[in-house]
Amino acid sequence: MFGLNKKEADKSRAWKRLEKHAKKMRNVEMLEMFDKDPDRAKKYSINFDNMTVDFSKNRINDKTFAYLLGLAKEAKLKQKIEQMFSGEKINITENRAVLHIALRNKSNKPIYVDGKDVMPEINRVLGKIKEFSEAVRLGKFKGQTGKKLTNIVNIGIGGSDLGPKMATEALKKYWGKGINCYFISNIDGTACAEVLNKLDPETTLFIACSKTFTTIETLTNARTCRKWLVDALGEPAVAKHFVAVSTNADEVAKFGIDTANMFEFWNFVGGRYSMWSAIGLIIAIAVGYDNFEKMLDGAYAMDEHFRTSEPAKNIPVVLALLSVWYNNFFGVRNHAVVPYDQYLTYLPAYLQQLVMESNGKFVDLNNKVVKYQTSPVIFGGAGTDVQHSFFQMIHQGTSFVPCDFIIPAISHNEIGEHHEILLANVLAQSEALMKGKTVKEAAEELKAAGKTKDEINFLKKYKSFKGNRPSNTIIVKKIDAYTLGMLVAMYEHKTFVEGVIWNIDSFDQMGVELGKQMALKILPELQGSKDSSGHDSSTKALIDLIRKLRK
Ligand code: G6Q
Repeated sequence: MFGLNKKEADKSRAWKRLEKHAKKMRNVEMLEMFDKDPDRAKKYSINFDNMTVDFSKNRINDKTFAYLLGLAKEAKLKQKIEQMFSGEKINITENRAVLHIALRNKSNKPIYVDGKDVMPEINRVLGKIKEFSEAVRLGKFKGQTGKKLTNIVNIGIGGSDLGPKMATEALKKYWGKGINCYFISNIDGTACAEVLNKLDPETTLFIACSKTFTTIETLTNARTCRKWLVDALGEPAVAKHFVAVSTNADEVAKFGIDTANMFEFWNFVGGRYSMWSAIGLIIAIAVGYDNFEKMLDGAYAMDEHFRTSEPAKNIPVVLALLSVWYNNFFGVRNHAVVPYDQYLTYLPAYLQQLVMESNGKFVDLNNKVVKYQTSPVIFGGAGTDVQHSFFQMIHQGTSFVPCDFIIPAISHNEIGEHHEILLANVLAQSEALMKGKTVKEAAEELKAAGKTKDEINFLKKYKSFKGNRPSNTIIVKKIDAYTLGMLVAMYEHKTFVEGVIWNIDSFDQMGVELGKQMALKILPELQGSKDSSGHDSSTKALIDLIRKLRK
């Protein structure tokens, strides 16, 4: 645990202290702590740049906070941050540096991997992104028949899809006039068909995004799109309508895309951390390179904040420690992220991958099976929609669900009272979660509403809320490119800190391999070219049933 050897880890003082302390905190009411300390909100808030994070509605007191900071210290967090920023190979299972921070390193100070400064290459590709995105936007890079390319299709999956999709949607208000963006990720033919049906090949640009360029979904989708294009405009059109983003030039060439039309990135960038690289090409085309750069600026500002601020005033560190607090000392197994901004609709899906693929691990950095819980389940959705779905459980479920509420003070669409109603709702949610409603209060309300004694007795418990449920409120002025960069980098670093505390490699994803391997075995069996014996009886029966149904 914590980068110590096992013997030391078993004696972790900070962990034991927190375990003991958590028992005392179980019955402590946040409301009482607010009553006793008028400065609580101020004390447990961090302002940075245009962002305020209020974490005062958490089940913590000064001791908790100090003990959690002690845990970070014991985990040698400061050194681990430095190791990441200086290009050490902290992804130990793949023997790779972890340098998404280099992609937005606005200081341009050298960062070395294997003795080579990575910044010149990063800057060269950024220059290429700038040039190409501007050429497409200005209609200088034209399609085969001379028409402007206005339909931009990103073909990719996982890290080569979720980040660009989330950010492109988040910045929709900044899309260039006439530009439309589409995303094809799922191998389900419907994903391809539904996008292609809407498009005109003459005005369509495909960006095939794949770090490895071996991913079956992306290659199959790209092949289908390529055929659709070639059927309409002939083989020469490929050079005008297809570009690739990859670390693997050989596979790109093999696929039939000229490597002159390829944007490189590097093995030190993990898929789910890659939207700052050429994987974000669609973002740059949609919102313009200046905005893309502003997104990098915002992320860089958060990087610097993370690297240099003391832990108690460090947003990603504090958010991570609070997550660990509930996850490991309260046994809470989930965490909700609820942005109150329609444009951030895909943020929870993006964070699901970021957090759960990074930290859903059971073997630690010392090659030992962990004895504690790692990643919580992340879920969420845009408010107020989700208030009418899973919030029932958040308010009255048997266990509590820590929530992050993300609020832009100003909407991109200030129409009538819409945004004020939205804001009133989010503030009401966090207050309601904390305050709850006692059975007595519920009974009084029912009485005031004219209910009979029997009705009151029957309903009062159903209408009560336990309260004391924690949340963080993250307020920004407006969701622009800079703020989005800050927000996403904040979550990246939060995820990293959790991984440090749990002493796991947050940068591999071996857990996605097994299913892929088995799908390759099942495919010929479904197609009938191989026998389906050799499976358990359930899988075999399902294969046989599907074959029968498809006949
Ligand atoms: C992300 C993961 C994974 C990856 C996809 C697509 O961190 O590595 O989600 O992004 O499997 O991989 P390719 O980009 O290689 O196609």
